[in-house]
Amino acid sequence: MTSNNDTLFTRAQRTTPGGVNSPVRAFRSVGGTPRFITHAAGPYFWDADGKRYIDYIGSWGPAIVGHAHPAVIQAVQEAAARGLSFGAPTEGEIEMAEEICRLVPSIEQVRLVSSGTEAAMSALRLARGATGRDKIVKFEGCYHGHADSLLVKAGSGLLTFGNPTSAGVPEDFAKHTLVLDYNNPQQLEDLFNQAGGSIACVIVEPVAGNMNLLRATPEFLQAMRRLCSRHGAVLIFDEVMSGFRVALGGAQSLYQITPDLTVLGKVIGGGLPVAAFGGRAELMRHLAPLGSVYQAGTLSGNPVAVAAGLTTLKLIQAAGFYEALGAQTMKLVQGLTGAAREAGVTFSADAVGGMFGLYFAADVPDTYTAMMACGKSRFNAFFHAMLDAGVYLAPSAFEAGFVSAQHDDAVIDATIAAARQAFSRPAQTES
Ligand code: KE4
Repeated sequence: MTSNNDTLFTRAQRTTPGGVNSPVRAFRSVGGTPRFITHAAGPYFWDADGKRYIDYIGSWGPAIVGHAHPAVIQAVQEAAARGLSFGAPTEGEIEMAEEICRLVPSIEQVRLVSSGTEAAMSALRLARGATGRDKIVKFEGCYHGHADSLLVKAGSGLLTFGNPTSAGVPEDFAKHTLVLDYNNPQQLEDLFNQAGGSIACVIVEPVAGNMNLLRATPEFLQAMRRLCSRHGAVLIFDEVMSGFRVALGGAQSLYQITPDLTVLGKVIGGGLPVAAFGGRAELMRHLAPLGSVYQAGTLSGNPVAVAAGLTTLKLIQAAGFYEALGAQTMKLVQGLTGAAREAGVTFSADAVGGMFGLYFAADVPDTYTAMMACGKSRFNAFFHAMLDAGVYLAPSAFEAGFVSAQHDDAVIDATIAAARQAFSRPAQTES
């Protein structure tokens, strides 16, 4: 019987490139047919054939309280009934800004936008406008959305498809983007010693999630902070994924490092389009209408999206929320590691708060090069065995996974049981 997913995928490809509105959804890296989702609830979603999956994507991070949380749905319904968008300020935007500034103390002023790409792009322009410098520094394997300057040796879908630098980015743009190795503080110091006066900013995922999960070393981030301060460059933490995911205060609270600007997204929209960038007030004052750095958006601070985000931000402040989320995520990775060991499979896993990484390698990678050496074919075989068993992992060896507050013991135990079967399947040789 032909799967409805196959039928929908064939139909989708007639009108949309690759049949998807974001490349990583296309299953090109893992092979097979993308699942077209009809609805979701808690830790689950269902595909067009009515098959239920335990979902470890969570919309790539936003669904931290679980899908279709009643309080979030109610807030959205009530907001929508008052009108969808006004193009004029609302009190909800003030509440959202106040909540972000309270939860992320490094943020004194914040601007709401509609995607992580828009937030990162705007933060870069602000850093360049405030410093009058052109060069930006990013790290191989980190992904900060698809603004031209940032599509150089980037992670996520670019890494998944093996084209880390996108076509269509003029060399005149790309030449201002300097790309270094993640977790290499000496290389960063050498660059600053050579060209510190021309560097507008350094942008980094302080816990990387777009080359799979890769933790920054404290020394790496500390060097970054010290060098940016010494040379007058803006330090930007891209916490679109790690913000409100690895801890309530994000990665900056775990590492106790204060960036100059922070980029946020995903969780602060609770599944609807809200992202943000913010930081020191004297930097933010460069933004129009106060200053000369232009940035704008028709749907920025959209009242319905803000209602979803605000409700989500309130739910994640419940007592013990992150302790429980971290415990469930650790239970998952420890269970998977144990199942692999029982099956004699070379495997490791890591978890930071509510996000995790799975690696077909003996040790958790701590560099991009080590990450690239992980077994991609073995991941792909594992991915499909788990998908067949009703567990939906990220469809790429170079993406992180996400746990929600609704992934209870029964859900985690079912995942581990499925993994025991998956690990016991004969391994294909690495291609
Ligand atoms: P969006 O423009 O996709 O909202 O955010 C871009 C972005 C910026 N910074 C970080 C650290 C991010 O992780 C992202 C987006 N993450 C990917 C997941 N690898 C989104 C999934 C997709 O591209 O479909």
